[in-house]
Amino acid sequence: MTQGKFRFTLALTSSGWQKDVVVSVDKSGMIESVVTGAKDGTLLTGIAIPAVANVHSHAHQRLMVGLAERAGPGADSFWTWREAMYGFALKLSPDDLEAVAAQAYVEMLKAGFSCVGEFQYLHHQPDGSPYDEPAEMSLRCISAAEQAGIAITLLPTLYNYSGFGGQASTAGQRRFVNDAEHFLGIYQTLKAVCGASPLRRLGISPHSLRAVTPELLKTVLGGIADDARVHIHVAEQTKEVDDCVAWSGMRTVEFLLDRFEVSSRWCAIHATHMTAGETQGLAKSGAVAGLCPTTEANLGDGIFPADTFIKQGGGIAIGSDSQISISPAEDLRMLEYSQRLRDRTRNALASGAGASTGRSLLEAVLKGGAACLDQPMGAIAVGKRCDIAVLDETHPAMTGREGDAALDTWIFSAGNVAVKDVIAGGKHVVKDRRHIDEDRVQKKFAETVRRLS
Ligand code: NGQ
Ligand code: ZN
Repeated sequence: MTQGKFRFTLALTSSGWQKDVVVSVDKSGMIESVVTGAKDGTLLTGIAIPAVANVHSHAHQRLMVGLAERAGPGADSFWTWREAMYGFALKLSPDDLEAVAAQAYVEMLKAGFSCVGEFQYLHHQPDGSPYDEPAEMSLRCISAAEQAGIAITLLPTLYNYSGFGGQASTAGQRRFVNDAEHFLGIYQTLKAVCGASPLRRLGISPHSLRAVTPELLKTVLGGIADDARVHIHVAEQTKEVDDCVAWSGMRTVEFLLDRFEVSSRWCAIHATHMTAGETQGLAKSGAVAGLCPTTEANLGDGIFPADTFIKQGGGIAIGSDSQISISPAEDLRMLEYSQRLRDRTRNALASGAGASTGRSLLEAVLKGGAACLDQPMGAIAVGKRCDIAVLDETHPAMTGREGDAALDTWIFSAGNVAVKDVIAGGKHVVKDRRHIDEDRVQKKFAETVRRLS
């Protein structure tokens, strides 16, 4: 039964750019029909595009953005940032996490994301003991997503060690740690909750090859659904690759491909430091590379070999990760710019002669994002969920731009200010740049930040 109809003056549908497009939505938020040249439904003027999947989020890190940009006593690095992040991670109560995550999720929607992959590793109380409900903190992320109206693929994190070969976890990691049995208990609790809404999916996130042993991960993989998505941080820092070589004789991506049946259910987060052989191997595996270009720049990680990976058929997606920037436009821009700066070239990731770079990037992450979050999104088409962002062609930053030129202008110049309306799961949650519940969410967030930072 049709629940609602939206009409767009211009839309990027699965058959390309179309004028006067009416999208009908059923009661579970799925697209029932897409009719062009029609004039009924709620009119949203502007340029409608499929909303984007944010495949890698640590919601709690929204609390600390801007607070790790001051020089320390010695040389700063990813690893000194991580110490600061652990400090903030110890402060959050369940209520605090829910407030911070709700704010992050509202910001994601306002930027044009309609779904978040939450890589959630704050499992336990600040002293390291489990909550009465062991899945408490993950359930709070679900509540935050519900408040914001964003779809969520929850990826509870398996974390047990501090370094390769099963090194004991450190005091700063005490909220993260679970053995297989306790982790699978959390997974089962979340399975029931995620099954109850068409906006939710459940996967897992072994944190990294530093934080799990192959044996532990294999045990857990044996206890979850065969098609549940598996996201893992890999090869983000050269130190991680060096430590893996010292331990196993193999580099991290090489080790992953050698020891596990890496396939399209896997998402390799970052995968920054790869040899040509690893790049080819990962591309051929069918795994999606979950790239977080603004966080990778902020943390000084390095540059992902996007040009060769994509040429070899590799799928990509983007994530806001540390929340230093919540903006699909900025992350896509940074991804392209990293290649240009490295190779002193232009339009590095355009799909061919004459192709728009913005359109090529957007299409790549729409496909990869839907796949690695296991969500029916990424296209304005019958059978997909109604997840749509509308760009404002009347904003001065977008004046005179239509079609692919509008995508290029949004991504390379205008950024978030161009995003006017967002529909997630058929619900019109961002109207004329305001989220329908942003005042309440922001008030709670502000109170939390003032208390904790
Ligand atoms: C995280 N973040 O889990 O939040 C990591 C840092 C680690 C990024 N890798 C911690 N961007 O990798 O050990
Ligand atoms: Zn991460």
